[in-house]
Amino acid sequence: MKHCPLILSLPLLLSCLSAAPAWMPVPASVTPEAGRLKIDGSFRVSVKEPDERLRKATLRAIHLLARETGIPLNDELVPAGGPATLTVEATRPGLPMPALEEDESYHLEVNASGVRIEGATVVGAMRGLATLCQMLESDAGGFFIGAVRIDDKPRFRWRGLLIDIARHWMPMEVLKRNLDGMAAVKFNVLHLHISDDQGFRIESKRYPRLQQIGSDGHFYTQQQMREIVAYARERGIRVVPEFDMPGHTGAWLPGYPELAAAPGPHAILRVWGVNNACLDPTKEETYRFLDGFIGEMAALFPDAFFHIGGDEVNGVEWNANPRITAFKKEHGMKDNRDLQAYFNKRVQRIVSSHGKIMTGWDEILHPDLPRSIVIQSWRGPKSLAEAARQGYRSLLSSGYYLDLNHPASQHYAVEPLSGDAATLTPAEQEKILGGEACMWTEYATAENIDLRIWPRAAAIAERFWSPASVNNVASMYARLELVSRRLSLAGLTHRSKQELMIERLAAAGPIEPVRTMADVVEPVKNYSREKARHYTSATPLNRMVDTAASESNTARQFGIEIDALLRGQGDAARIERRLLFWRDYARRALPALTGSNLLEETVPVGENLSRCAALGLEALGYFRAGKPAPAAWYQSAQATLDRSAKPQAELLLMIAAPIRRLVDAVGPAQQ
Ligand code: TNX
Repeated sequence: MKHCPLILSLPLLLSCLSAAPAWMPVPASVTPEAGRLKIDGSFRVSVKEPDERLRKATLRAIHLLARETGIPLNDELVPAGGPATLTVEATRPGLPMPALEEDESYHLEVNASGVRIEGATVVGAMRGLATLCQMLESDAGGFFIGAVRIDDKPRFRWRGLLIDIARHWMPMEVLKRNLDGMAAVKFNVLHLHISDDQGFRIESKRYPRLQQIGSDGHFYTQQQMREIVAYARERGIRVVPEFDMPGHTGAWLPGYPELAAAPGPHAILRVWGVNNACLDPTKEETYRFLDGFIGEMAALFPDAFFHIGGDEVNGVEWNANPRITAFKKEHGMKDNRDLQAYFNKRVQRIVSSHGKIMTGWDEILHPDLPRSIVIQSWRGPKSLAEAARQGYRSLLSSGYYLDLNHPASQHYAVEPLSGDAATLTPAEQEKILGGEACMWTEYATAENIDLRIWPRAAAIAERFWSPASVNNVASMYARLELVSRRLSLAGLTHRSKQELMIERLAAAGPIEPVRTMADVVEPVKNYSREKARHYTSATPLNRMVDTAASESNTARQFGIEIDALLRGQGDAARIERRLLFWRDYARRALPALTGSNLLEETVPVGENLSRCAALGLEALGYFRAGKPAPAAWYQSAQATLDRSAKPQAELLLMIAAPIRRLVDAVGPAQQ
């Protein structure tokens, strides 16, 4: 263990800990100490708390350590008071169900003789166990945990991950393994987007046609959902259900057309985007139905918060319905916003009558609604601060959309208390409860959803948990790579399923060409896929664009190497080896792509890869010779790079940008 002076600023501490645990999130306060705890077969564990959740969480943690070390750790817990290497305790039990008010703080101490975790509550102790699971290190002397004292607590109380189970069906194992991943990086809210135009994904006993006609048979029974809620509870995670209304309700209407604003016929939608399907907010019947339905769901989901969505009501069906326009006039409503506020007010009363706190997307922000509701900002950070200023509690999701395929660094830089929120008073800032990463699933299936969520979500988890001063991007990426491996060990399939998808693309052909390409491309960003081709819910998501990670590690790493080179510190030989490998791609690999139904579309990407790499080699030659490049070469290089930067097959060739930096550095010669 490196020796660190005891009192350090956090950035200094992090650089000092570069050889230290790949924590994510970094704990609030870390004091490294001298020494280490060796991990061997003598490891014994004691849980000083009769709580079943804590006992199970401890067993999970030591099984993880045993699998990682290969050491047969003894999972028979030592009776309280007995000698133990790991002691886990909770000062008080805390709340029976995870809740916003839960105290998640803990103290963790490691010295040469053992580890002690003391949570303020059972959930706090579980957070300490998650930290411990990230602390295993090894060197020639074997496995060990470095001596340290940690005092940790979250910066934000609401640290969520939204999973959309409506667009593409996500079966039980998807949610379970993602809950495991969430617990590992200390997320504490699973927000389930349960219904949308394309599917109604839960069993209603009261209104069974919702799932019978609205789900294609893909829905959670109430029993299954209870199992998910229990699984989450065991990990100190709340489950917040979202039933999007009055828009995004296309899957409700085939079963219950009487709720619709338009005459129909109604069918589950098979396409993505903002659709017209909408509830009729003017009918009493709508509210009677919602009262029954929300009552049923309020009993199924124990969490205090109940999300009603409220986003993207386009008003087309409202405007086309003479009864609705007459209703607006009669009630002096000037526009559909007023009508939606009326609807929200009625729904809020229903939600509240069932003992829940209404939550919704920022569209529901309206002065007529009581200050008890929670606003989730997705269209931009402004509404986050605006809601807080008006006295509402709020959550940030704008900037945390995992489905848009942005790099981890971009999400990492989104600070909930910056911009407008920085100008709030401390009391107003208190209203900002935290945020949620969002995984919408128009372009993700059970097969590749982990690849979209992880490991980038871990960087967001750190933003929500760690002090704001933990913001060093290089440190984040260095740790993220290790965290990603551990997330795989915890059961996430972001790596394993990618491998499978690569093999499937390769079919009977060689795998290397597919893997090499998958490593250097990324899916197009934002909403570009919508425009690229016509997708329906039946379109298989099995192409290169579905297989590539949202962020190419290889390209990012290559970019770092190029930038180091340009600063005069790089490893030119290593860069050359990479470029040679890519330059030869066309000759080596294109025959394998040509003629394959799935891979043919990537041939131009492969050609660009080779061309860019060839340019990179030439630029490297000029760079090494210390000579500027000829102007004509420079111009044609720019043209090639411009062409290669354009999306092809919904893919972006990510090594083009670093090569451009190299090209720009060498040319052109002044004439
Ligand atoms: C907007 S976020 C939506 C969702 C889509 C998402 C895709 C929100 C409240 N509405 O319906 O799935 O964009 O990024």
